[in-house]
Amino acid sequence: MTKNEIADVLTQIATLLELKGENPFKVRAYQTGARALEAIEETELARLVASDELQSVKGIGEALAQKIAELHQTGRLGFFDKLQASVEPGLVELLEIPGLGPKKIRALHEKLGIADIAALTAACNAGKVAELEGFGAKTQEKLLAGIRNREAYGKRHLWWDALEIAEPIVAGLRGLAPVLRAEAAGSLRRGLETVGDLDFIVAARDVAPVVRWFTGLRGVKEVTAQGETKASVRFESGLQADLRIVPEEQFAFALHHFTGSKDHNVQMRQRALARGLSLSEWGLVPAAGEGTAKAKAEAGQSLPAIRTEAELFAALGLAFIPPELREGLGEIEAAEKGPLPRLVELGDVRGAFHNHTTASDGRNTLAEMAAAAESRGWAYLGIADHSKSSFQANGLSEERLLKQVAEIRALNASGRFTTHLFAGTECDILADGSLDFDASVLGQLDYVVASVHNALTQDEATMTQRVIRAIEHPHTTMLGHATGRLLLRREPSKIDLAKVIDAAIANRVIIELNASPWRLDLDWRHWRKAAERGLLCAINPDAHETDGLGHVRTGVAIARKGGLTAEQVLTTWPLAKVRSYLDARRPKD
Ligand code: DGT
Ligand code: CA
Ligand code: CA
Ligand code: ZN
Repeated sequence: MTKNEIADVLTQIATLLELKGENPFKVRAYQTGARALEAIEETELARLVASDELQSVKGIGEALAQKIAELHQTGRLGFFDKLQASVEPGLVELLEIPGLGPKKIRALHEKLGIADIAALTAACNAGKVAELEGFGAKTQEKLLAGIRNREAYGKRHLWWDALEIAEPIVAGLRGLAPVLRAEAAGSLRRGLETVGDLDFIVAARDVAPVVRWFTGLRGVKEVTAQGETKASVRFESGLQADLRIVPEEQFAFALHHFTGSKDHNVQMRQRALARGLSLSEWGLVPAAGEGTAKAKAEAGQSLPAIRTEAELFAALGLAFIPPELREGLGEIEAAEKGPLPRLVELGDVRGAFHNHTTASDGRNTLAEMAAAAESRGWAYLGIADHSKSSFQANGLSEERLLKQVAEIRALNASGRFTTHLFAGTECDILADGSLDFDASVLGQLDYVVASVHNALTQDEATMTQRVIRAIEHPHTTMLGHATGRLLLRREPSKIDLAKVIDAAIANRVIIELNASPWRLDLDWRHWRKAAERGLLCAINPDAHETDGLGHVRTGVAIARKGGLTAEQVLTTWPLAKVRSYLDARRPKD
């Protein structure tokens, strides 16, 4: 196991022990151990394990050292397995309800015998939770709202989570002998921030083995439908997937149809009809005369054989429309006029600016983050750890920040990494809109990401003024996660984004596209208009560990959905251009 995987296990052990009401010092020891582990570099960890020196690390005692070594070497820990088995699964599930931590759950369990969400709902409805010491009517309300949200949100999945399931399936389908072509369609292909279910389209010479392979996939909990040319399954995570198998000559039509969106399809069909054609998932055929579109398509009446989506669009007098734009929001009108602008691609990305290290709440050291950026071939990486007011995230004091700046400068000078490091901060926007650091400190950085982390529930006018004030600060380079939303978990703050975008443009401040799969903030629906008016975007993964840098892929999908070109995204620019941009942005004193 890697150090972060081991740290995850230690954190889970702490939570389980807390649920069981164990000694708080014991609980704390596991939490401290997890943090201590993250601060060690991977190679150093291997050395310490091999030489049996883990105990020399501050925060890791004898009992922990043994467990860490076992996990590092075998990937398993009997103690953890037993502990997991000894806690009722319903109690662990209760942790997913906002406002419930291990302590509260234990109180509910001990005093009201609540051991799962259903029992909690019943107790709240009966008013019993409000009567408990430390809870009250407000908490009871909040818990009920959390349970309702969970049900509503439970039906959709983060794009990133859906992608992780879909990608190996597409690869697997393509590897089957009878399969000629296979793609994931639907909202996943359109890069929508959340996905209802997966849709796979396959062209195959033989159907039965494909259906068999699909319904037999590991992780399939239930086969919900099975026909001659299609199947639907539900995975353990609750995500469902549809598979449709078509003859090769129908593939482009089926792929287009099941990519959607519904609105886009309706407009395409209308456009076809206006030209005397009938478009469906089976083909494009003359609209007039006898027979269904399906029968005509099968009789080979399709217009000049169409093998690709590009040919399908061309047959209707349209330039190719990338899947991300197919939302029925004017893309057909645009494609009528000629080729659409080339949208930003993953390969265009050369760096990112909002990334954390173990100095604040990240899980990899500065050097590990730099190495990870280098192995991605990035030209630059910006380090923006939390500022002092974010104490819950171990925010940096002025002193610690300036020490980090010196470390970054030294690393750059050493030539150890080909990736250039920029020194920044994710500086809290305080409740009144002022920044968490003085200008004298901010002036020593290469850039400043300003973000809201507390007082998220201010009213709209206050929040809008607060963020605009931060945008007007001469040292602010970019605004971080503009609305603070957490997809499927937390609603955006109330804020007038039109005014915020105006202020950003007027003050030449960048707004980030936070590429964390939970955020994707600013939302894609705002980008095109804003970028046309001069707003510059930065795709920032908000990485808290080396793997988190990979989230730029989500950001690129959303940027494409927002119609952004590479030019409109700072983090695709070459290093020299970024440097002179940042130099020019810094206030001259
Ligand atoms: P989702 O799964 O809720 O995230 O969204 P989609 O877009 O993946 O929707 P889904 O899985 O129900 O269907 C996939 C595509 O199939 C959808 O985007 C468009 C097409 N489609 C499905 N049902 C209809 C329909 O009744 N009319 C039209 N025009 N297209 C449909
Ligand atoms: Ca779908
Ligand atoms: Ca579907
Ligand atoms: Zn943040």
